[in-house]
Amino acid sequence: MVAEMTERPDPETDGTRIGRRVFLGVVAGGVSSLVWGDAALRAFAGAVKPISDALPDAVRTALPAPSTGWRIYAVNPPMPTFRPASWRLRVDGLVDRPTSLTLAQLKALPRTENVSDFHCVTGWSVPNVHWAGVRIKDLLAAAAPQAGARILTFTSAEVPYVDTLTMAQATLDDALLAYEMDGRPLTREHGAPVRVVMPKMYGYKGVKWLEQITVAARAQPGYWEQRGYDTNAWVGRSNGYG
Ligand SMILES: Nc1nc2c(c(=O)[nH]1)N[C@H]1C(S)=C(S)[C@@H](COP(=O)(O)O)O[C@H]1N2
Ligand SMILES: [Mo]
Repeated sequence: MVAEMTERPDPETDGTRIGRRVFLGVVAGGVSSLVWGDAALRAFAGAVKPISDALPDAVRTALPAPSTGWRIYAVNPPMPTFRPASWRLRVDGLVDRPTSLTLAQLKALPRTENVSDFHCVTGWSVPNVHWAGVRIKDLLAAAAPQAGARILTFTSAEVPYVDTLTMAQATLDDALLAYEMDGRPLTREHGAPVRVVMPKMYGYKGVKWLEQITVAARAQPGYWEQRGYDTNAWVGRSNGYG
C-alpha cells in the first residue's frame, strides 16, 4: 500500500493574504472543497467566475489560478516562510569543506537554466517549466566530498520532508537547486527560496524549502520512499504510475 499524495490548502497563506473571515466567506458557497482537486479545478474555473467577477482585487488574486496546472503540496502545513537574514543552505556530512551559504552566496555560483516538463507521480504534469539556479554538482565541488561519499540527503525546512539522490544522480548536468521558476524568484508555495529540481524524475524528489544537504555513505529513506515510492524515481520507469 502506498499512501496517497494529496494537496492541502495553506491555512497561513489563506489567512494572511486576504483575512481568514473573508476567505471563508468567499468559499462558503461550496467552492472550498473543489479548490484542490483536478476535475474540481476545471469545475472551479467555470463555477467561480460569476463570484470572482464581483470580488475586490485583493480577494480575486488570492484565489488559485487553475490555468497553471500546478498543485501545491505541503505534507506539514503551514509552509515555511523564507527569512533572508537568517536563511542558510548548509552542506555537511562527508565533505572536506562543510559550508553554510546565504542566498546571495548561492546565487554567486554559476547560474544555469533548464526548461523541462514537470511530472508528479500521481499523474499531473506541467509542460515547459523554466528553472534557473545552481547545478548541484557545482555546489558539491565547493564542499569537496570525501572518498566514501555516495548519497546526498536533501532536508526541507518543512519537517519531516526529506529525500535523497545518489552522487551520480545529483551530479547530472540538469540536477539543479532552483531559485527561479518561469523568470521569477521561486514563490513561497513552490519552495522559496530554493528547491531541488530533477527533470527526469518524479516531482517528489524535488524537495521544496531546502535548507540542508548532507553527504553520506548510505541512504536513509526519504519521506515518500518510507511510504512505498521508489528511491529511483525516473519518470515512466518507477512505481506509483498508472
Ligand atoms: N517540502 C516539500 N517538498 C515537496 C513536497 C512536499 O509536500 N513538501 N511535495 C513533492 C511533490 S510529491 C511534488 S509533485 C512537488 C510539487 O511541487 P509544487 O508544490 O511546487 O507544485 O513538490 C515536491 N516537494
Ligand atoms: Mo508528487
